[in-house]
Amino acid sequence: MNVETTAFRAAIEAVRAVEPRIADAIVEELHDQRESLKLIASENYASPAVLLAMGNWLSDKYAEGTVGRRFYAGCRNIDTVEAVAVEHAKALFDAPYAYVQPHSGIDANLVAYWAVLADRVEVPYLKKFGKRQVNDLSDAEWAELRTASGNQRMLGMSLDAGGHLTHGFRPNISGKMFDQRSYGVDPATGQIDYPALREIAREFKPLVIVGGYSAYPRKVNFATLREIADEVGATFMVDMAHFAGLVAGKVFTGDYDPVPHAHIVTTTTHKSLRGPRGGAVLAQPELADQVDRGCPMVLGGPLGHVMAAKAIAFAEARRPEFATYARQVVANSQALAEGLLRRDVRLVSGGTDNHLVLIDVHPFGLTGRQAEQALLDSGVVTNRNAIPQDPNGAWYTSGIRIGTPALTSRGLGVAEMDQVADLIHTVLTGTVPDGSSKARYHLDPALADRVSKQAAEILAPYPLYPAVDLG
Ligand code: DSN
Repeated sequence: MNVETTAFRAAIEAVRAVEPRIADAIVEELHDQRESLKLIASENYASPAVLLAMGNWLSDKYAEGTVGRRFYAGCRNIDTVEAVAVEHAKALFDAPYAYVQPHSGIDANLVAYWAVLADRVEVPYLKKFGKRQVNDLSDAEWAELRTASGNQRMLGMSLDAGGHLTHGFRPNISGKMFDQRSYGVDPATGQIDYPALREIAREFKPLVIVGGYSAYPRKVNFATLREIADEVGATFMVDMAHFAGLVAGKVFTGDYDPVPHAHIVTTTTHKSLRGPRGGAVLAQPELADQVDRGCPMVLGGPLGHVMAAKAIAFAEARRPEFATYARQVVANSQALAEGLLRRDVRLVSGGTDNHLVLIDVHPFGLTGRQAEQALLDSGVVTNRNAIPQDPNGAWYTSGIRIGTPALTSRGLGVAEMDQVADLIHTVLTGTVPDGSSKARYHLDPALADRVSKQAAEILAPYPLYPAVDLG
């Protein structure tokens, strides 16, 4: 029996001895993942080494603070883990500083916002009041600083253009930390309207400009965004959660690599980067001290076992095979887009430069909700997403977001992408909206069954975790 099979079987048996339902759920999840045509743009398959690095004693240790400056004793092994993860992250992204503690992308963004507010607002106020720390301020001084901090301006991409909730969406905490204004896309091209963005920045004068996205299918020119930020005196932050794997794999270079252009960059580690669920922050040295205080000022105690898995994932991404993988992710995405366009499916922006494709399902008479569920009934896992100027809002939506990181990890290539495009087109054309609701629809079960079988045939030559046999 190979080492992966032995390790996973033993772990599952240990779990089963305490709570069999959890052991069953773990095994069932592997079955589900093996059987799904997974096109969720933000998901992937971490390596067995990444997964196995998380099941151990590193989980038991409190280690608030950072390497060499902990609020707890006995952290030498966590120090090693965090230092190795930081070393790999800096080398991977050619970044002067990395922070690997955030538990998610949202946490990474909160750490970044907090660091920018501390650097740009708190520090000048402390100087003005002649104090060293906020705890030294009088109540009146503190009130003045709090008012100033809470009235700062952020310019981020709007949600329907592909931005993330944490880029200043009003119901999100970021929309309460900052007064936000959005930039969007040119309705004619579906691509970022840089001159319009520059005009908004000149007029609004934000403290921070946020680049990056969750559902934008094109490259972003980060050199231009930095130029705009410099012109208005803004800190430039990039949330590269979705495309970190394309940066790591050197698909996005020059003006399209955020790291040399942004003051601060945040990411998740589990999407195109293919690591454990988690986040990270890269920053220019002047922000390092503030980011280092992320835990415990913003985050709960670091997850030592997850930082260990991040170190493994960053090390894996430094190998030449990862660059090959990243290039294939984009080749597959473009093949998928071309397959859909050949079948007259409307795509936001007319195509893709990255790992994701955004389908406008409005021409099929469907909402995103109806399309998402009909595809799921047919064995194709996607997620609904708003599109620019979406008439159906953020819940029902008019879009379907699809991405290729997971299928590419499995080994599928451009030839299979045309077959996948055909399945999606077949389901969308075969789904009839039920006029009584934005959620209900009719889909011939025989068609759904046929597509499910075809999806299974496409996946069959590409077994997931072939070295893992749970019996
Ligand atoms: N949930 C992530 C995504 O799917 O893009 C963003 O937070």
